[in-house]
Amino acid sequence: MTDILSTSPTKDLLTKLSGLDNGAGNPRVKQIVQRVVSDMFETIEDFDVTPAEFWAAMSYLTELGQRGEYGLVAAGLGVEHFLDLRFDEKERQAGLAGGTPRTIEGPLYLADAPLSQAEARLDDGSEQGEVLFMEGQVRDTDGCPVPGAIVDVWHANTLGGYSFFDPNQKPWNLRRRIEADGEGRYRFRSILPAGYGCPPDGPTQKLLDQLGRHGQRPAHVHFFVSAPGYRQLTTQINIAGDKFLHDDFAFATRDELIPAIRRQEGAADPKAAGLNAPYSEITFDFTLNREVADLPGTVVVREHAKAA
Ligand code: MBD
Ligand code: FE
Repeated sequence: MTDILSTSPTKDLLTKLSGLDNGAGNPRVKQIVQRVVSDMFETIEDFDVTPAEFWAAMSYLTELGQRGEYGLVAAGLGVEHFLDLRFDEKERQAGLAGGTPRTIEGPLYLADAPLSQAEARLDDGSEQGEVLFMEGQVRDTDGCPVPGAIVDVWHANTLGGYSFFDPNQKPWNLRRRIEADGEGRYRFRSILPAGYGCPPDGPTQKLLDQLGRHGQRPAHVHFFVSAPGYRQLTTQINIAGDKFLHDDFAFATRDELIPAIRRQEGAADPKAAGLNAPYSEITFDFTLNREVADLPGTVVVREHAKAA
C-alpha cells in the first residue's frame, strides 16, 4: 500500500500551501503551518477521517468562535495548563525556586478593574453569599515584603458567573486591583464563590461530552500579582472542601494553592461587626520571583475583554 503522505504530490502540496517555496511572508508562520497541516493530513489518513467528519470539525470551530469559547476549550483541553508546565520547566532550568506556584489565567479576566489602596470590598452586596475575608502579604523569595505590589483579583459569584461575561451582574462586581501597603499587605472582603460550569449548550461542553468528561471547575479566586522588578505571578486559590477540588476540568488545582479556610461562627472580630451569620477567613501570602534576564517574561499577551 502506498503511503500517500510520503508521495511527492502530498509533499509538494505541503511545501506550496505553507509558502515554503517562496521568499515572502513570515518564515516562522510557514514552518508552523507546514507542521500543523501536515499533522492534520496524517490524522486524516491514519484515522481514515471521512469528508463528513472533517466538515463537522470545521463547523465545530466556527461555532467555537461564534460562541466565544476558544479560551474555554483551550483550558478544557489542558493546553493552558501545558503552557504553565513549560513556564515551570524554564524557571526550574534557570534555577528559580520558592515562588508561589502559577496556575492558569482562564478566559474571564477583565483588564483595568477599580484600584483600591491596601483593602477593598469586592462584592456589591447584591447576593446573600457567605462572607469571605481574605488577607496576606506579598513577599520576595528572600522573605522581604514587596510594598505597593498590585494584587489584581477576580472571581465568580454564588452562581459561578463572572461580571461582564454574566449580564446579570453589575460592572466590576467581584473584580478589583488592590495596591498592597508599605509592608506588602493586602486584604479584602468578598463572598465565597461557587465553582464554574461550562455553558451546557455550548461547543466546549459538546466536546467534553464526547470525551466522557464534565466541564466543572472547583470554586476558586484568580490573581495577578505584580510589582516592578518582579516576575508577574498568575495564580488562583481554591476553596478547600469543593467536590471538584481535584477534578478540575481545566487542570488548574495545585496543592500549594489550597489555603486553610477558617470558618467563624460569630461576629467576634471587629472587622466582622454587623455580620450575624457565619463567615470564612483565608490568609494567603504570595511569593514573587525577581525578574531575570534571558527568561521569557510571565506576562501572557492575550486578548482581554475591555469594559466599555
Ligand atoms: C473559569 O472561571 C476559569 O477560571 C477557567 C480556567 C475556565 C472557565 C471558567
Ligand atoms: Fe475562573
